[in-house]
Formats: sequence, structure tokens, C-alpha cells
Amino acid sequence: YDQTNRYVNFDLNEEKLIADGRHVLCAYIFKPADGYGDVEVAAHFAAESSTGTNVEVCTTDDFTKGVDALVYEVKDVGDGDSLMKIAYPVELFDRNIIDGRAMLASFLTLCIGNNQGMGDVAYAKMHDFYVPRQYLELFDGPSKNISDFWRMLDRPTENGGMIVGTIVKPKLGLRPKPFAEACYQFWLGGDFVKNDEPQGNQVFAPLKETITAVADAMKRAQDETGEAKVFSANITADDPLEMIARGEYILEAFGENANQVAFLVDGYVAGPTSITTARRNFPNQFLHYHRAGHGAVTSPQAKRGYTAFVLSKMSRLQGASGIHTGTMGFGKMEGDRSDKAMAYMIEREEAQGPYFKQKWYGMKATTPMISGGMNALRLPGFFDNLGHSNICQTSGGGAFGHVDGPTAGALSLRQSHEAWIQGVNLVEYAKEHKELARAFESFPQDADRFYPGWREQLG
Ligand code: RUB
Ligand code: MG
Repeated sequence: YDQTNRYVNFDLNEEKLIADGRHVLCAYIFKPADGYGDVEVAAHFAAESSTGTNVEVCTTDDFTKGVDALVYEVKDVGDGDSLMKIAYPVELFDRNIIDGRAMLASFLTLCIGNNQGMGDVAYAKMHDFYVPRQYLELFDGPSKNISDFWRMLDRPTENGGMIVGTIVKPKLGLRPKPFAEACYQFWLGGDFVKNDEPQGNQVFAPLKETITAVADAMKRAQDETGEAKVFSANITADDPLEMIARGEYILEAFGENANQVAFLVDGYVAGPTSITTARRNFPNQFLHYHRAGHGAVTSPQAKRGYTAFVLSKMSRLQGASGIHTGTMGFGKMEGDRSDKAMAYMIEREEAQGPYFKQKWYGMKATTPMISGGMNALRLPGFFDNLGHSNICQTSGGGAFGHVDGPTAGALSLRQSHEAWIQGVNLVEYAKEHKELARAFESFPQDADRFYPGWREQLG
């Protein structure tokens, strides 16, 4: 039946909704199934996402109608697609019984839940959302971020620049000793080593044995270099108790260096519960939100789900210290230049999304983690596009694929960052920095593409 009378109100004004601060606003790109009209489908979508269903129910009263989600805009955006914007009263969202705080699960259940499987919707994807102050402040937000790394590394706590990082490769198949040795070698030149996301407690590399070896490698690398080192340990699991057991074991094993351990959680596959488990049980650790699998819903090819921008924004609410924001077209994963908007949304006090401007009211920033097919040669273009280098960068192949090994790989990444900070052309800088020069030989296809003529110039 037609629910447009109840769930659509085109008289609502977005500016006023934002000024009143009582609604979460969501923007979706959608297409009705054949034979349905866009406004009619938008109304059903808002009903199913709030107080209604596909028929009228006798239990609805006047109070119920006061918390309806309301469609306040529907418009054709070309290619058969339409935009719809829906205002969700804040009261709709579930709150914890333990502390009255908000939970991301409820936001997802309502705003991107049943509405993803409706028969009269060909597809609908969330492209942006706006959170009013009173609801935003009910989320945990980050407790740590890149500033904490900068402090550990003896850098300024503002504008401290790129964290030189890697991902241990091969992603599976290393036993504890060679694994720890790979960390050690990278740390001799770099700052930060992370578990690749599938690495955990495999039979050939038991977590306890591997972690003990890595903690020892960290100590040795610190003694050798006189610098602090950081490790991001994967604690992802189905069971929150398993995550906590891993986290506690790891902190104990690192002992005096426990402060320099981040916890990596694969927040897309393991869900919001996993992120909050880490955020609330280990508030003193940097929470590293890895997002393997997100492409299934966030890819521009996917017509349903939500975008990577939406994922990033949700992660700041939940309290991720850092989240992968892709390489913006400079690495191996899908993405393009304009993805910098998602970095700005998580790191700034106020930022413009595709549809909504968001203020964060002092909520700490989430750090962009830049990873996936990067190496020393690709960094300058990446920084030019982003406009700064205050990010945590991890190159797996870009470090372990360096012809002179991971220490040289790490140094080449550090030198590339220095060159960019000083505004010096990378080939020029490579003349005086041999690890960087050898990165050109390590990744000749990239070298030819980004720095044609490099062979002659480097001699
Ligand atoms: C990259 C890697 C990460 C990807 C994930 O390894 O293991 O899991 O960065 O992608 P390498 P994203 O540096 O060898 O390519 O960062 O886009 O989520
Ligand atoms: Mg990985």
C-alpha cells in the first residue's frame, strides 16, 4: 500500500533539520524495481527502516508516528538512478543498558539493514550520513591516534609526518622465527610493522610463540637503533573473549614496550562488536581498523551497501585510532584521487562529505592508514594529491620487494617522505640516497611510468 502520506515530507528543510539536531540524515543512491515509482519506494524504504512494514498495523499509535523516519528529498540523478535523503529521529537508535551510550550496530540495522533486501528496491547504497551532536557524543570515538605514535617516536605531536611502516609478507606461511626476523630487519630502517590481516594463531606459527619472538625482535631493534618501534598485532576473532585473551597475552609479552603495541582488528569481517571490544577493553592501545572484504559492499561496482567514505566515517564514531582509507589510485587497490575526502572526514574537526558537512565537536581524529601496493616511488604523487603526509603508511611489497631487502626498503620509504617534505624531486634526492636509488631498480615499471628518464639521470 502507498505509504507516501506518512513517510514522505518534502516540506522538511535540511538546514533546519541540522540546526534542530534531532535527526540522523542519510543519503542513498537507489533505483526502484521495475513497475514501482521512486517516491513510493522511498516511503516504503523509510518505513521498513524505522517504524513501519509493508502493511498498516493496528498497534501503531500517535507516539509511534512521532518517531517515523521521513523522506525529505527524492530526485533523479541520471542513468536511471535517484537520490533519496531520509531523516531518522535520534530516538530510534538503540542504546546500551550498561551506560546509555550509542551502538553502531543499531545504526546499521536501521539505516542499512532490512532495506537492503526489499523486493521493490532494485538497489540502494548509502553514500553519506550526518550525525547531530547529541547522538555523536554518545559514541566512544578514538582514544589514541597518530599523535601517540609521534610522541613515542620523539617527533612533534602535530604535523609529525609519515609513519614508516610495513606489513609482514608473505601474508601466510612464515614460522615464528623467520616472521620475527622479517620484523627486525624492517625495524632497522622503519618505525611500524603490522601483522597482515590473516596472520593469527595458525598451527605452523602459534600466536604465543610468534609474539614472544616479535617482542624480542622489537627490543633488539630498539637497542640497535636507539629508536622506539611499533607493532600492530592482529587480535581479530569471532569471540570477544578470544580477542581479549589475545590482547592480554600480547601486552604481557611486550612488557615494558606494551605501549608501542597497536591492535589490528578486521572490522568489516568481524563487525562492529569486534571494534568496540578492542576500543573498550584496550583503550590505551592504538586501535588499527583493517577493512578486508569491504570491497564487497563499498566498491563503486557494488550498487548496494555503503561506500568506503561511509565506512571510514563510521569507524571514527566507533573509536578507530586509524583506518585504511585506500591509496587513492596510487596503489594496487581500487580507489581514486577524490578518496582524499574520506581522509579529511576522519582527521578534521569539520569536513565536507558528498552530501553533508559534519562537525565533530572535539572528537579525536582517526588516522588514515595508507596501504596496498605502495612503495617509495609512489609516495610523492600520493602526498601531492592528499596535500599532507600525516599518515601511517604500510608498504608490504614495497619493503620486502626492495632488491636490497627490508631494511633498505624501509629506508627508501623514509627517504621518499623526506624528499617530499623538502620539496625535492625524487630522482634528484635518489642521487644522494642509495636505498632510494635502489628502489628505482626494484620497481622499474613504476620508475619508468612516474619518472621517465630516471636511468640516465641516476647514471
Ligand atoms: C597490502 C595489504 C593490505 C591492503 C588492504 O599489502 O596487505 O591488506 O592494504 O587494502 P602490499 P586497503 O603493501 O604488499 O600491497 O588498505 O585498501 O584496505
Ligand atoms: Mg593485508
